[in-house]
Amino acid sequence: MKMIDLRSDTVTRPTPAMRRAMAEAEVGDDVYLEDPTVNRLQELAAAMLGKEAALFVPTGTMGNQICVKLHTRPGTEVVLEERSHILNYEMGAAAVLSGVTLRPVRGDNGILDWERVAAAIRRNPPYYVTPTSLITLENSHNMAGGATMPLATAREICDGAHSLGLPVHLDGARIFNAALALGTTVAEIAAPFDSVMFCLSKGLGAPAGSMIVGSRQFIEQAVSLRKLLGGGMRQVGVLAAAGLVALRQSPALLEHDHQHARRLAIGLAGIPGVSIDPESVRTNIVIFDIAATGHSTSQLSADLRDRGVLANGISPREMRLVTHYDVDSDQIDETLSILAQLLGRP
Ligand code: TLP
Repeated sequence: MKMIDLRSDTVTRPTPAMRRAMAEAEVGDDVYLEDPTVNRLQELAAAMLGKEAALFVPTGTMGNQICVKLHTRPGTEVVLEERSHILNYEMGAAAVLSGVTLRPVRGDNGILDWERVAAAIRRNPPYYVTPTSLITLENSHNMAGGATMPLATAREICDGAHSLGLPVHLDGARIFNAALALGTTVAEIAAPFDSVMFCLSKGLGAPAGSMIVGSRQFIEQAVSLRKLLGGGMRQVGVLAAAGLVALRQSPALLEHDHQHARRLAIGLAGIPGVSIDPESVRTNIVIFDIAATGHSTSQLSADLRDRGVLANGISPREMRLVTHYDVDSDQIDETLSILAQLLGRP
């Protein structure tokens, strides 16, 4: 049975063009900064994001954590949204590696605004109060169903933070999905931020790798920190080659993923007891609440697996489906009919 894998867009397999590019990649030792393919990837990423420099890192988590560490000092605090990846899914790395605490703020469906961020900032507090050193935002917001932050909102938060002397980092793991949904470019989204991390290994389909972008000085410091964390790789042009194909070819393919997600959301909204607002589904992530159907997400995941669909619960009542280029529209329809059958039964 060929499984329909909707657990994440991380499950995408490299395209034939990526595999060819990997096989033929020109390589060198990247710890000496001599891998020509890595260098090309970094130049292209910096140009596309409109920043001075970029760095290839093994994972999004390492990229985020390098940025958190470079922007902060131990004993300070990072303000972020309460469902953000840096807070919930990076295993406390910011505390372990940077010695910072994380102050969660609730967004409106995951989307923060300057008023909420400003209320959480402590600038020059009394000596016994933890001062804020960094703001991080997430766009698109994974656990808020791929919600996107409007450009003006992000700009206002960044301007407000900068006026207080605070840097802002963007976890843009899915920044290309956000750009498509917002009808803008990744450079426009990245513009007000001091640093951005984005992933090649999610909807863009590369087998591994993420990028961080920022000023030349910031990226030079990031090179040392990547090595310290064990992320200095050698002939890693074989992976960067797939990343180059991902950057050049994959953004144009994301439209299908967004249409598929919308189709899933509309279908799900028609199943009695399922709670989801299809209008809120703008990118490739669909989160829906099944509590009123009387099913648990763990049982539903197991039942779906038996029928050939892989999907995870993110809480006892919420399921997450993520669309990507390895799932076609017939498989989306098949998933919907299986979900309707399973959830239709008590
Ligand atoms: N997200 C994964 C899981 O870790 C939840 C997924 O399947 O969606 N930022 C955001 C917003 C992410 O969604 C992820 C991965 C990361 C950072 C971390 O990237 P990796 O997995 O490369 O460390």
